[in-house]
Amino acid sequence: VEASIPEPQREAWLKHQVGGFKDKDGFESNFVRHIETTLARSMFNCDETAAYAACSLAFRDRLILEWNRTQQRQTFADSKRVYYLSLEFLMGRALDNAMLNIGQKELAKGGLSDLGFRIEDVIQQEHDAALGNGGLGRLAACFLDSLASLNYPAWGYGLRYRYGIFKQEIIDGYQVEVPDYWLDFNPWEFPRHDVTVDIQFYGYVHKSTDENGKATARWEGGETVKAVAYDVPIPGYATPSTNNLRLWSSKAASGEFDFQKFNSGDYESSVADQQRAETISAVLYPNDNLERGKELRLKQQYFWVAASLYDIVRRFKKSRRAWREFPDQVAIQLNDTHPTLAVVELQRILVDLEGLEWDEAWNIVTNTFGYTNHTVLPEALEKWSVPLIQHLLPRHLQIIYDINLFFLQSVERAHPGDRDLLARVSIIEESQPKMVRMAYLAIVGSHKVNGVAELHSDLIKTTIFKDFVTIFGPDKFTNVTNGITPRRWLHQANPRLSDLIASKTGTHDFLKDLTLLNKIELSVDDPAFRKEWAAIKLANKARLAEYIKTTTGIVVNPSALFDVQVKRIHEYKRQQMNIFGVIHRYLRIKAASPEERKKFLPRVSIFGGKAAPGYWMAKQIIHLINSVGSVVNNDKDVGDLLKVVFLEDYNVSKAELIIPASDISEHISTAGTEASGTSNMKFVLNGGLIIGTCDGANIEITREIGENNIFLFGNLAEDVEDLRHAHNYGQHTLDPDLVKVFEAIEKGTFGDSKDFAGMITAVRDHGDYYLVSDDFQSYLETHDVIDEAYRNQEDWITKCITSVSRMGFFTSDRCINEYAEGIWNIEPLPIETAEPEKINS
Ligand code: AZC
Repeated sequence: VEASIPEPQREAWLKHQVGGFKDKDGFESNFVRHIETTLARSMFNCDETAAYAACSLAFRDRLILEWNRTQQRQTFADSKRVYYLSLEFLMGRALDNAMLNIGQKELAKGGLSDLGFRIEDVIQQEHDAALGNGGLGRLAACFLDSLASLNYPAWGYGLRYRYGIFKQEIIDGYQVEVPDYWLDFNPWEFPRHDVTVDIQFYGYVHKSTDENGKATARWEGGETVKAVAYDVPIPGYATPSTNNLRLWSSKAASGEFDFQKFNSGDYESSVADQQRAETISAVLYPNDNLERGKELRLKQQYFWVAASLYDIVRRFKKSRRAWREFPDQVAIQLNDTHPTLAVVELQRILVDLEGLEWDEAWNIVTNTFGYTNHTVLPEALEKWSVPLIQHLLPRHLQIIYDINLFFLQSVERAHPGDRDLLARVSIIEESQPKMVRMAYLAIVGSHKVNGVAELHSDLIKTTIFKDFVTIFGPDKFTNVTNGITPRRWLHQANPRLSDLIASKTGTHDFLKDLTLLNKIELSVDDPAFRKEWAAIKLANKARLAEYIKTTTGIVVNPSALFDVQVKRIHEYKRQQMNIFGVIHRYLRIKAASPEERKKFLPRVSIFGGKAAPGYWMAKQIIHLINSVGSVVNNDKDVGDLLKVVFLEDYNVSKAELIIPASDISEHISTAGTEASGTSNMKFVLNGGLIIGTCDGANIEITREIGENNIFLFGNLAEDVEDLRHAHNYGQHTLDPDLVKVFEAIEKGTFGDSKDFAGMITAVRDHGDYYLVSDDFQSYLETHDVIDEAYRNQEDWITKCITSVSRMGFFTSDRCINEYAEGIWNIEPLPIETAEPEKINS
């Protein structure tokens, strides 16, 4: 049925086209209408939660119009689109972002105030959308912001988890996980009950020959689950472009199967089927940089990939173009290997369902996909067992084997007789059971592979994917250094700093072209500017101090040096080295005379981050941090000289509070292990300095801001292998200062030492894989350098201003432009601003 309204009736539509609001009065009337009708409340019954709801609905009304217009324009233009497939989108809060991107936060502030609310309190009511673990998911969210802000026709595709990343509570110093049920009220999603896809699992493959004698394969039987689309509008900054993030939710298919059960009286079992189907999209796996090969996870991956591809192919088919034009219309980016089955699924659609020849189909597939790698850690590289895939996706396994066969044949032709090479690059690992190496499948199925910072992109070419560089040549491998959106990470998180910068650059245009930040370097000596700069930092620290007091009871002095490490807890990120360093400082303070103590610079060591629930060592690290805190914070000898704080439940909205309040933040991974890091960029952009290893994007940050403005330490990536090798051959003398730290722990200074034995033996007895001891001295010395530098506040502020002015490179806008040009081959598609008179309020 044609859903389009015939021409004669369209006039009535146009006349009644609704709008958002265009002024404060319009906002207020919209707000009150939502309170009274949508929410069935009144002015006698309107708390901050209701105000948040009404305010969001009012802004949503605004957003929807531009969203519809953007989608219509993209459909009409029929130009190439990019689809960003990510199993994680760590969006955080939407209201503040929507108000700022639309440019009407001031208006809303006034309107809310007229109606009796403070905008800050209203914003705080929103539950974070936490559909991700850490860096990978937040990168996807920054990319969506940039794609919309730069007017690229782009869609995100993900899963609508009912439970996001768990909430972390700290009870008696231990992490406790609490489920994050976040969907009670979510005004930012639109269920599309009319957009559904049936997804098949299990079953068997039926092979036959058609009337022309051509072999065909059909996947039959098994069970079906329904994917339902939920759409989330993604507003661009200072542009009407509003893109779509489509998240799939699983439901039982209303097939005959359930119905029969129902008729035969087996009601309970048909309800159970229903629930089983719904578990597919129920929960986000809470592991960061770790893959555990669970069947349900593979089900999630296929469910999401199959629904997304069906949607993409359906949209392409509407244009009635030839299949060979598919890669001219569609670019699909694989965010890590999680969506790699999309390669196989598209090949299946083209060959089995659309009847294309294998080679023609494969050509289309490889020209469509790009693959981004985010890690070299072996435990994070996905492998799925062949028997599991065989069981769940029998036809896909056959296609994977065929892809591998043709790939290995081509390798054999180019490198005859090199059997080792064939074994090394085979997509199938000949282990017991056999495993499918997803990264290899992603490389073979894509036309470009990129790493996320220069060092990382070099490392993948020389280590884990070396053979593939030999086979495909170096041009297939490229680098796109990560970036962050300055809208959320400067303007939203640190509005006063954003406005101060604007007062010097003339406008807020730097939020669209971050290289304009370089203008503030001219003001580095301007006393009024410097004074305001320092005042903003102090105010941000005071705000965090207040938060620390209300949430932990710990009183910290805002003029102390705030030293922050917030990120997922992982041995490779080395929070253990940080807390060992804190203990070392504590021991020095204790050993000092009252006179000597006066020479210490007061510090607050702030930690935050979640441990994967099954990651025992990471949990031990959290426990040690908290145990050290309870001793140090209550030690009269120490007073304000040292405080240790662990902030519970680190997430995006807390990052927006913490990052602007940092003086020094720690990015201290073992060299070569952190692919990029992105919080390093956020801290520097907010006028904090960083201590870091020569790892990931730290290296490029140093190049941009100058080595005088960063505190680097530790061994280099090129030396890591030799050091590990030496450890394993017994050449490992522990750093003497670290020995003192271990002694203090083992004496029971911070409680039962058995609780922390694992952390000590990992370094002392089990080869110190992350080189904590090797880097410890240089780490401590660098912290002493930081103390000295901080005493000279004038120099310190100069470093901060200079660094911010040189951060232009790290905007995710630059990143997205590089993907668009070098990988996706897409162009922006600007949307004209609506004529205001056409919008009724
Ligand atoms: C992370 C990397 O650890 C981090 O260094 C990088 O900044 C981020 O991706 C964005 O590229 N990786 C992950 O979160 N997870 C995996 C599986 O790599």
